[in-house]
Amino acid sequence: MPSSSRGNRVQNAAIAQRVMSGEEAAALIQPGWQIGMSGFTGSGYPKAVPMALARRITDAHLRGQRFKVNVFTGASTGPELDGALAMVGGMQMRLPYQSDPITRKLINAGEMQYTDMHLSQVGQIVEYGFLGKLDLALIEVTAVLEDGRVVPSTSVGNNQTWIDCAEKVILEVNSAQPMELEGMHDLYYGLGRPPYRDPIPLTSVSQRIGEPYLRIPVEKVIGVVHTDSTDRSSPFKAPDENSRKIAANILEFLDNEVKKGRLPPSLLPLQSGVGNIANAVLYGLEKGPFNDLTAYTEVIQDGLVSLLQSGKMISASATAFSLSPDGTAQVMPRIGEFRDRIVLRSQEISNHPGIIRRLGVIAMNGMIEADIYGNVNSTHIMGSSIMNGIGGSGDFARNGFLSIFMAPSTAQHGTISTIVPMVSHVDHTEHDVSVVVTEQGLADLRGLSPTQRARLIIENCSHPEYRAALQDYYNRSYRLAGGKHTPHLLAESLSWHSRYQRTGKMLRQETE
Ligand code: 0RQ
Repeated sequence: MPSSSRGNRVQNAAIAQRVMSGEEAAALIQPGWQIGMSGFTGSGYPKAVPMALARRITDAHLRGQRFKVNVFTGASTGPELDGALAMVGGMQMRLPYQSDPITRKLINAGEMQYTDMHLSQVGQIVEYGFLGKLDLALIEVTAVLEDGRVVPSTSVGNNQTWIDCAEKVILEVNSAQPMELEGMHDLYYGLGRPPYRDPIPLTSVSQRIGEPYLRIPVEKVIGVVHTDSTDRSSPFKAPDENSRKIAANILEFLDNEVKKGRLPPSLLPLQSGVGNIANAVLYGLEKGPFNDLTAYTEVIQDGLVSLLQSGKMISASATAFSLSPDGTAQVMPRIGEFRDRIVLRSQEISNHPGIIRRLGVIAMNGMIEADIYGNVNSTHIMGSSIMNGIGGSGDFARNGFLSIFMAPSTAQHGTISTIVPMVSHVDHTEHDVSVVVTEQGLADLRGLSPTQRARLIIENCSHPEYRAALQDYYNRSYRLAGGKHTPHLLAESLSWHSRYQRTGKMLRQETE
């Protein structure tokens, strides 16, 4: 396809006949519909139709009519989708992951429902109809070829599942997404249903087992909307001192694992979660001693592209890009250069537990807090307010060769310890966490009993301002619980946050 002009982006004659404006497409959507939308970590999400739908919803509300829809995606999207629909109170229910601040506020105010799910499981749950009928698939794509094959956009996510399950399909064809994306995707059509599932024939990161195109039945397509705007994601903060220390601790640990012969010199395929620290670790790897790295992950962040560019990394498999605005501006115009080294798959495959286990992925994810026994909270502030969601962290943590969780040892300007007696919400149990790391140090928990883990985490990972209080809690629990397997003082552990969200000075006085 020679040109990226709008007209040339839809070459299939039947589909080209259904071109319409965003407003016309939004007018086809009915209140109460369940809509499977594209989009994963701020990339490849529809932009024009959700914004037009938000305007339509506002008009309906002004007329006193209730108009809400249920929105399913791959993961988080952008302000034109989550932001716009949340702003007008247009979503009744949202799944499986989101990070938009307005949506977060509504969820935590009890004004909308949110189902936070393991990302690998969403497709199957929808396919089997556990969530009811899917009325519409609203999918951003790069182009529609003459024979009807569809070039996906900057994320694959659950798109093929939405297309298969929905009664109707609306496409946004975004000419800001480079045509050079064609050939980068790998859609696997052989998954089948239990009990007739065959092994997925994927044994290496860069292997392609499917085809580069989405399959869309032409008769399902009720509208095609041309758009021309790039993905809008958040900028990353430059790595701060803490992030650099966390990265250094992880690198030192991995280096030792190589020296002990427990990891190959090129490590094992890396997975790296969302957030500033995860990105800082990737930048840290660039200066580290490892070469010929690979990634089997869900998102390609700036740090990962940098590793590919520097030659430190050979290839990466994911389901989406998750680039900062600078990253998008720099990478997208030259995306063709990466076509042979990046594979974008459906999230059912990028996050597939069996493949993660087979490849021996090293999972590295951010956390909100960890407790002294190694349970991790990735999603909730103070036990009740959702931050983002579990995303893919559970898929990777439980099934990876190594499962590393990282955070600074304090949050909220040092007023709260991220190492606590008992996490206020559990996303990853002690059985799924191999390593906890903060800027203070790293605790390798493999093979340790709960009391051994507690001593190590307090000693190596907690902030000095909070260490004495944690030690005191552990010692008294051990004594009063009579040396039981996982000693706790329940009432005290659950009130930890309200007692210790203080300044370091007051905390010291309390423990003296
Ligand atoms: O608040 O934004 O108001 O300053 O939480 O914390 O330190 O900026 O951390 O950006 O690395 O995100 C766990 C949220 C970390 C992320 C989490 C406050 C803190 C700050 C953010 P402010 P940071 P990061 C693959 C894997 C789950 C999904 C996942 C996440 C804000 O990594 O969403 O792993 N993970 N997916 O101040 C009170 C605490 C706190 C706290 C942090 N203990 N108490 N506030 N904060 N700890 C990708 C996908 O699945 C798509």
